[in-house]
Amino acid sequence: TPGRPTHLSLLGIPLELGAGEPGAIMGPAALRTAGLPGLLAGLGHHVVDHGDMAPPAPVAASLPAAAAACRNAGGIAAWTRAIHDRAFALAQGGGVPIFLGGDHSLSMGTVSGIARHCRAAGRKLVVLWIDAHADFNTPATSPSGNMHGMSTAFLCGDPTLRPLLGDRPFVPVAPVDIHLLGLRSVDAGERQALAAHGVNRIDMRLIDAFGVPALLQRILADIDGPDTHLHVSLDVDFLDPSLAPGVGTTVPGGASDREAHLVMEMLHDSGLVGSLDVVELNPFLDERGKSARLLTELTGSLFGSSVVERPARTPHLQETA
Ligand code: 5AB
Ligand code: MN
Ligand code: MN
Ligand code: MN
Repeated sequence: TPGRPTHLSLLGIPLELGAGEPGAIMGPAALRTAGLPGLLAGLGHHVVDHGDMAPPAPVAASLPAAAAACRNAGGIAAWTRAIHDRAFALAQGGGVPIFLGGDHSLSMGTVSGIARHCRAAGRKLVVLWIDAHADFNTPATSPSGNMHGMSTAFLCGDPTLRPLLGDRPFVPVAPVDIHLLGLRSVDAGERQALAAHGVNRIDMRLIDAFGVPALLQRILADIDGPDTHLHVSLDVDFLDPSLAPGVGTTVPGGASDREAHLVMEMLHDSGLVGSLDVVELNPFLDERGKSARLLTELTGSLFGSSVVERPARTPHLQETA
C-alpha cells in the first residue's frame, strides 16, 4: 500500500444527544466489534485505542435562548467542550486522530479542536463533509431542533451556537473551506444559507453526472499542498440505505459501495488526511452488522487497504504528519 505507516489514535465518542432517536451511543462498540482497530493495525499502522470518552459532567451553559431551546442543548454543550479538549490534545500529540461516533453533533467538538490545533501548528484546515445532509441548520432554521443537523453552522461561527464551546478558543472554519459531498436532503433555510456563505456543495446529481474521480480530484487539486490538514467527517447516511441501514436518518439515492470506496482510496492517495470522524452509526437499526462492517472497510480504504499495489501518482502528497 502506498503511504507510510501512521500513528492512528482511536477515540470512541458514545454520544447520541444530538440525534432524533437513540442508538448511536453503541456506535463505537459496533465499529470495534467489526474489527476496526485490528484492520488498521494489519495495514501496518501504529494504532492506539484510547477507549470511549466518559460522559462529561454537566456544565452551567449560558446559551442564547434560541440555542437553549434545542434538544439536549445543555448536554451537547458539555460534550462539545470535552470533545474539543480531547481532539485538540490528540492532534497536538501528533498522528492522526480517528473519532468513532456517536451522532454528528460530536463534530462540533472534534473539528473545533482540530481547527485550534491547525492554528497552533500554522497549518490550513480544509473539511470534507461526506453526508446526505448539509448539517448547516441553526437553531432558527432547524425543522427538528436536533443538534446533529447544526454542526457545520457551528463550525462556521454561527453566533447562537458558538457559546456551546464555552471559554475554549474558537477558531472558525471558513465556509469556503468546507466541501459537502453526497448531498440529497437539504432544508429550505440551509439551502439559502449555504449559497450565501459560498459552501461548496457536491450533490448526488453531480456525482451521477461527473463521477467521484473528477469531482474529488478538483477539491484535492485546489488544496494547497502538504501544509494543509484535511479533516474528513464521514456520516453513514452518505451511503445508500440498502447498503448501510444502520442510521436514523436514511435518505434514498445514496452512494454505492464502490463510489464510497473510491472516495476513500483517492483521499488516501492524496496523503492529506489529518483526522477523521466516523459518525451516525446506529447499531440498533443495523442488519446483522452490515453497516458497521462497511464503515470499517471504508476506513480501511482511507488508510491504505488496497487489493493491488499502486505507485503513488502524486508522490509529494504522500507525506503524512
Ligand atoms: B445528520 C435535518 N436536516 O436538521 C435536521 O444525520 C436532518 O448528522 C439532519 O446529517 C440530519 O433535522 C443530521 C432534517
Ligand atoms: Mn496535525
Ligand atoms: Mn451529518
Ligand atoms: Mn446525514
